[in-house]
Parts: sequence; C-alpha cells; structure tokens
Amino acid sequence: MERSSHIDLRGALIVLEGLDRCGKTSQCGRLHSYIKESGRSVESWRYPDRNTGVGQMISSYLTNQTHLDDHTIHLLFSANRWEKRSLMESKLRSGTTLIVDRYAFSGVAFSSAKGLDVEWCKAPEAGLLAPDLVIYLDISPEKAAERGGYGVERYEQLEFQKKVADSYKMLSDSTWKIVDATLPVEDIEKKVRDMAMECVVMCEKGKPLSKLWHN
Ligand code: DGP
Repeated sequence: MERSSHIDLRGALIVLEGLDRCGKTSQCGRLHSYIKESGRSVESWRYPDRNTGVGQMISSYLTNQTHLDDHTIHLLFSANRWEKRSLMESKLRSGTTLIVDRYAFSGVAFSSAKGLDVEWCKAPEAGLLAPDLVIYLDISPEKAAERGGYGVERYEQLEFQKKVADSYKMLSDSTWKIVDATLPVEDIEKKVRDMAMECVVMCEKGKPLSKLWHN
C-alpha cells in the first residue's frame, strides 16, 4: 500500500546511536524495510555523509590520511550535518520518515571523549532538527570490541570507545530509548520497530518539529 495521498502527514526523525560495532547499521536497514512495507515513505541517512566535500575531508581524517586539530574536525562533523539540514526538514515536512545512523550525539560523545568541553561541543549543533526518537543500542566497549574486531579507522580502539561510552551516558536523557544490543538481533529488531512505529504515528498525528539544544 502506498500512502502518497497522505503527504500532509509529516515523517519522523529517528536516530540510532551507539558505540562502533553496536549493530546500528544493520538495525537501521531492518527498520527501513519494515517502515517501507507499512506503505510509508522512508529514507536511510547516515552521518558522517562521506559523499559531500566536507564528508570527504572527514573520511580522509577517519582513515588517518589527514591530521586535523580536534576542534577543527568537530566543526567539520557538525558542518556535515548542517549542509543537509534544510533537505532533512523538507523531507520530513513532505512526509518522509528518516532513519539516521548517528547524529549530533555522536558529535558530542566522540569529541568530548577527547577532552573537549561538552558545552563547546554542543554549541555548533544547536538549531539542527531535534530527533523525534533516539534509540541507543547499548553494549559494553569490551563486548563491542569482541565483535569481529575493529577495522582500521581512527576511533576504533577499546580505550577510546570506553571514553565515548561514558560521554554517551552523560548525554542521554529520559527521552532516549535504550535497547540492550547484546540481545538476539531479531529481539532488538522487534523492540526498535515498536518504538519507531509509535513515534511515526505520533508524528503523523501532528507532533511538531523542534530544534536541538535550542534555548
Ligand atoms: P561510522 O560511519 O558510523 O562508522 O562513523 C565513523 C566514525 O566516526 C565512527 O568511529 C564514529 C565517528 N563519528 C561519527 N560522527 C561523529 C561526529 O560527529 N564527531 C566525531 N568526532 N566522530 C564521529
């Protein structure tokens, strides 16, 4: 069933967050298929988006081809979100649900794990669209590291991921939904689906869009 006649209904902004190798990317894919099968318009996004000019600079940094000052790379990650902000808003307003693999919370968690001030890290993210739902796939850094090992990218190291986990804990609030990422994948999928569909329906019923960290 295609719901194209419902273009006045807004889509939901659903963000999945978690440590490297927590299983986010595969859960995003499963959720995408489920929402699509329900007849709704849905797209999968991810940050960093390595396809833009800024994204290519980030990719080069993550693969250790470029060295950048910690503040500089933080601002590039943020710019990568800002360069897609207006497209994000128009997609949501035209009824497309967006499933987003990492968002501003990754920005703050990863940079503050390096020792940057949390409020400084949040500042450039303020005014981005606030997610309607944040699902955090919770796994210990040790368990995540056991999952087939890390690749070669800059942040894929146990000691650093421990600091990122602490930063995420500090950032999470009562609106986040925490899912145990060590459950069987099908169980995680079911929990994620239920949370996401509840959110999608709330947005269809008129939940307003809001801004992140905006006073
Ligand atoms: P991914 O494509 O999801 O594997 O992300 C690449 C790496 O970049 C991963 O280690 C997480 C990290 N990362 C994602 N977003 C941000 C961000 O906004 N700031 C920083 N510093 N790191 C990020």
